[in-house]
Amino acid sequence: MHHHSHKSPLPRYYQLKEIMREKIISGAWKPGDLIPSERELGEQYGISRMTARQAITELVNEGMFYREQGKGTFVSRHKITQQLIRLTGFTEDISARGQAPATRVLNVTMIPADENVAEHLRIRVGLPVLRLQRLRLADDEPLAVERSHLYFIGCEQLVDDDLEHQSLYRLLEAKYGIQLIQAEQELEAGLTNEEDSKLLHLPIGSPALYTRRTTYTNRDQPIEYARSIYSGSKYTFYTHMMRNQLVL
Ligand code: 16G
Repeated sequence: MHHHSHKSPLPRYYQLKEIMREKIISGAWKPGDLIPSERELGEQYGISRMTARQAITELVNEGMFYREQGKGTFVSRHKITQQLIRLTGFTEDISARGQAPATRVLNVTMIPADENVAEHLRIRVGLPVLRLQRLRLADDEPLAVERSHLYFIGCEQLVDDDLEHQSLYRLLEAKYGIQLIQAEQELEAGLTNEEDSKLLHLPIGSPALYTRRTTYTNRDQPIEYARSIYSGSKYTFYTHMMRNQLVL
């Protein structure tokens, strides 16, 4: 196995599962791709076919793979994974899944920061911030509603930028020369309200994932505070965690 040492106490099927999961997340394996057979995986990683089968079966059960009788096992399309390790934006996440990201700008305007926004952006209440509301789609299917507030010197210029065909993160980095370094994010389960249900083409009260993200620049200044609603049946948040002792 490449990822873990031989002394690693993690079971082998589990290690293979994580290796295959990384292949999907990194985009090396794309939705619809046929994955190697149990025998091929066994040979490649020096494990038994049984062990390879167990890893595959668990990923089938998690919805990452699906089996087709007589054809093999394929990478699923329906779940979009947002990495919780690297700071990535919507466009990057969807592209990594081999799908086409798209954006509909619902609203973009300068407004005075309310208390909540001011606190998250660490600015004075009432300072003008850019409010951007976007519907995000993958392969023409609505996935998320994102409501962002941004503050930086010159942020009002964003009102005139083409935010339907460009990634916000890329714009900030390439046009405004802002280095995005890190973010904090919270996740919470909830149900869709009337407005979001309409936008996401879901019945009112559908399961949803609510996220709040504050993104920081290289100067440790919060630049964006975003609240998003993800369609619960279409989105997976993935995180890979290691216990300290294992890597020592
Ligand atoms: C993510 C972020 C959002 C950010 C966007 C940039 C959350 C809560 N949302 O969707 O804050 O604006 O990525 O994506 O995770 P973009 O570069 O494709 O515009």
